[in-house]
Amino acid sequence: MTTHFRTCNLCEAMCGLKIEVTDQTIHSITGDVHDPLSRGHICPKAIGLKDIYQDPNRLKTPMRRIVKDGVTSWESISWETAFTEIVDKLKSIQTQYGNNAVGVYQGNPSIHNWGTSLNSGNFFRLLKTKNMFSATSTDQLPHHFVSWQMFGHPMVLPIPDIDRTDFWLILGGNPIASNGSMMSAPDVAHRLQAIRQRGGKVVVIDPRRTETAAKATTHFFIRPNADVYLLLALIHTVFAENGVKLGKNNAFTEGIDTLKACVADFSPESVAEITGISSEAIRGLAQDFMAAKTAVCYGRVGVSTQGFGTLSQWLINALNVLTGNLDVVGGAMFTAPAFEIVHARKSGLFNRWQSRVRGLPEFMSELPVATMADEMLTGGEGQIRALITSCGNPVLSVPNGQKMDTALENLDFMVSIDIYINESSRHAHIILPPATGLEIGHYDLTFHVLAIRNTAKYSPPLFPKAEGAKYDWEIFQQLAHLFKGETGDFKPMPPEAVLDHGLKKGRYNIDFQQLRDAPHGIDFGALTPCLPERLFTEDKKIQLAPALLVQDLERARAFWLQHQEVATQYPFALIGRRHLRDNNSWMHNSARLVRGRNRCTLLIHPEDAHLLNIDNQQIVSVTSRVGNVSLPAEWSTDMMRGVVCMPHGYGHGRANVQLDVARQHAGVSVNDLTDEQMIDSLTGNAAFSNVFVRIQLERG
Ligand SMILES: Nc1nc2c(c(=O)[nH]1)N[C@H]1C(S)=C(S)[C@@H](COP(=O)(O)OP(=O)(O)OC[C@H]3O[C@@H](n4cnc5c(=O)[nH]c(N)nc54)[C@H](O)[C@@H]3O)O[C@H]1N2
Ligand SMILES: Nc1nc2c(c(=O)[nH]1)N[C@H]1C(S)=C(S)[C@@H](COP(=O)(O)OP(=O)(O)OC[C@H]3O[C@@H](n4cnc5c(=O)[nH]c(N)nc54)[C@H](O)[C@@H]3O)O[C@H]1N2
Ligand code: SF4
Ligand SMILES: [Mo]
Repeated sequence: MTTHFRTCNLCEAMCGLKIEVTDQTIHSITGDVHDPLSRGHICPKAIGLKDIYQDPNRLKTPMRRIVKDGVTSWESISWETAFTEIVDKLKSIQTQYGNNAVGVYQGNPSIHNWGTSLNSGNFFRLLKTKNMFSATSTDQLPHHFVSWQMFGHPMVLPIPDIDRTDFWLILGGNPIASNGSMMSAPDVAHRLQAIRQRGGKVVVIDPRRTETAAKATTHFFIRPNADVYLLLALIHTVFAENGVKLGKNNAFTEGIDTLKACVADFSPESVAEITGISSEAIRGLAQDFMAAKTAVCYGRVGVSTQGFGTLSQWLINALNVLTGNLDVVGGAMFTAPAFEIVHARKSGLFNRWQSRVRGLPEFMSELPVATMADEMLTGGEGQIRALITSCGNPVLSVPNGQKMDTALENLDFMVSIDIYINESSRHAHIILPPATGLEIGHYDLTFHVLAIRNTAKYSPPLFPKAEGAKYDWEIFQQLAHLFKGETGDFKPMPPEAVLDHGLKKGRYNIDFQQLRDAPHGIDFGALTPCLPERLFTEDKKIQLAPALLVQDLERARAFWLQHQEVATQYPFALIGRRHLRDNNSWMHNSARLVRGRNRCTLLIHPEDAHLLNIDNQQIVSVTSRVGNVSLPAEWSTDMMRGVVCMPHGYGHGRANVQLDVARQHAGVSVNDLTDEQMIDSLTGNAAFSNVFVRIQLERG
């Protein structure tokens, strides 16, 4: 028996694993108690790594789709044939229709796989297409936009220092289920408990009393999409009650008077109705936040993926700055990663071009994914005719998945770099499957940058890749080599070499060998203050009131003044949820992760259900502007009245999907209800929260 230590790369928490193996057989996967970040924590998904390794549905060789007499089948082809066909086809489409006729979609695991992160960009840039998309615009675009506007760089992201704070205010995040996001913090449950044990407070703002809310000191229900008003009122109260204390940041903070003017109209009384939170509670919350020795406000998916997501993320940062809680211990802090990914100041990142059909703005060379299907389905010059997806499943993950499904079906050519034939890759003409999971080495390029502690860890591969398989970095480097028309010998460069170079250049002066020699990782300690050095704004100042955000506030003000009535046709607001044993759309092929009661249900408050004569577990039909799905209703007093809730990532019942376990637990896709027209119009990020729906009893 040998013992192998590595990092789990399935979610952002980066848990250390201890894996016991004989030959190629895994005996156990447990938490590594010596990992300085995760300290022994793991979640049930870690065992899923074993399932991925053994999964008979996982692809090991390139596959070509064949349709004969209307029947789809797949044949295994050689890498050489696959690469040649792909490069020829992409080139001929670009020659005939222009560069923008090829689109790219990069999904979530691309940032969890360093081979992909380091190499995909080089290939995709060669395509010279403006039709670049990724899961970023379903999710975290507001965070990057706001960091760019306030701190001068989209990757200078403030992380809540939850191990040392006295007051943690969480809006629209459920880290006990998700294990944290834009905050790598394994074992949030114990860290949260520790805040309370040291006399601190945790307050959760969420339309559902979540697993995290249940462990918090206080929970407030909020109307979906109303966080911006709550935040405006909190900041209003800070100004009104002389709570502004910039502290050490005073010397380099700009825009305080403009911010004060922005919030002037938004007293707690004025936003009580729209938020559903009483003025006393809002004022009390602001007072508690100001009174706490240290405090940090943190907002995640529920706040980012709504109509005013970018404004909300701005105001979250602004609240932290105003109350003296930015870049100080116990507040929102910045990391100092061993492998630096933040280099020069990035200017002119926004709106350099717009999407062809809806005119949505580019950000960091990408267009919003809410309009990707439009770009495929709308004819004319610049229409996307060929698509490459990498690590993504847009049919289940972007708003209006049915429309995406149709769009993929109509492409002239599609390539998926993916390990499965799922709801999206089933439309591909060729699938290229990389080695993954326990077969690859791992260093977390991204999540060390978002972690609550400065650590570094390298994991060597546990198992050799399957015979004839390729690593993701080999695939991307080979594609780039062929696309450039290079001749001669080709020797792909492994990511370990890049890591060694980056570490040596980095702030801790270590090299790859030193990291290799530390199987549990190296601890560089808690986060430390680093401003103004880490500011990349032109004047080296924190921008509290950037013009683009101040302007966008007028949109929120207009909506507020209208007191927009919910269309009576669609009386319920639909929001999302994550379950601990789900991982977006792609881990339902693990039998142990899907077993137990059906998780793909519509949570509804019993009194709302009663008015509609819906019993617990009865099948209901849910309809939005764009579609309809049927699923069991599940009564829950944890829901706010008028709000219903569904998980995303289900809907595996589509034809030709080759996921044997997942198909037995198919569920339905919430994104057959979400609306691609609902976006945060400033950045174009999808607005999944607050989709209007109608609910009817289908059958008992
Ligand atoms: N309604 C609603 N929709 C949402 C969300 C929501 O909260 N509500 N959340 C959004 C968020 S935050 C995100 S990040 C997106 C995720 O959206 P996507 O990134 O589009 O979807 P995933 O389910 O993460 O798909 C991962 C894909 O990568 C493949 N894969 C897994 N490992 C590897 C690998 O090592 N290499 C390669 N090449 N492929 C691999 C899987 O087979 C799968 O096809 O969904 C978004 N969609
Ligand atoms: N187990 C598991 N872990 C995951 C994932 C997974 O699919 N499963 N996905 C990973 C990914 S890609 C991401 S991005 C992270 C996301 O991590 P989190 O942001 O923690 O994700 P969610 O659990 O979706 O939490 C969003 C919360 O927002 C609430 N909410 C919805 N609308 C509103 C609103 O208008 N206002 C407020 N205040 N709250 C609202 C929802 O009720 C929900 O509790 O999780 C990651 N980790
Ligand atoms: S919390 Fe995330 S990183 Fe930790 S074991 Fe679970 S899936 Fe892996
Ligand atoms: Mo995400």
